[in-house]
Amino acid sequence: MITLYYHRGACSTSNHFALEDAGVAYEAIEVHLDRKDDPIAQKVRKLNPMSMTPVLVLEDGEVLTQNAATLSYIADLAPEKALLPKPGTRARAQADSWMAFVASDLHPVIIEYIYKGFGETDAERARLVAFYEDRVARRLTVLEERLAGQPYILGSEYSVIDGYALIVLNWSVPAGLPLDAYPSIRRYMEQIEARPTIRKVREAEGPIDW
Ligand SMILES: N[C@@H](CCC(=O)N[C@@H](CS)C(=O)NCC(=O)O)C(=O)O
Repeated sequence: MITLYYHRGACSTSNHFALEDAGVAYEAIEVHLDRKDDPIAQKVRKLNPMSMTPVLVLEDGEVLTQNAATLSYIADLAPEKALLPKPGTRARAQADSWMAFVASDLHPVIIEYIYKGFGETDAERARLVAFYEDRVARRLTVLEERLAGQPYILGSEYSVIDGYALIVLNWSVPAGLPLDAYPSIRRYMEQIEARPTIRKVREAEGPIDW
């Protein structure tokens, strides 16, 4: 059985969605990495010296980290569920490109947005706000335009990339980032949140305390 170590509402929850959608046997264990003496946190810090989730422990005990790799691995366990296009195809290369967009563009930029008010003077704060607003808007505009013409990132079908994007977009709440200018993104988030597998995982994990 695969074991997922996750933190509720963090990017690792998208792996919880993927395992549920794939229909494979798994155990999901919540970890609070900030709790120094917690035995689960101590174990996960050893499994992943970066001290980050997601951490997947595969059937034979091998450890796999990094969302782009773990989500692809889970999707490929259940090819019949078509949670990603088949490996080695042009469609998969395009999917990898969008996975990278979420993992290395959208994910960090929404986290960075939280730092926009950190300047020490009014002038410095204004400079940072303009800088981070531009960075986040460029990425959200790319996603908005993509979703204006199709329901999901890859087209008409849901993929594990959408579950990851949903989690990252959810952080707009603690980041204080309004999404009013992005109606297709808002529709997309609602549509994914309503999926039965997503609702099941949300219920299993419990409410998020932003
Ligand atoms: N590049 C990593 C990023 C993972 C990541 O940012 N994990 C966050 C939760 S969303 C985390 O564990 N943060 C704890 C920390 O930074 O100390 C991946 O894709 O797996």
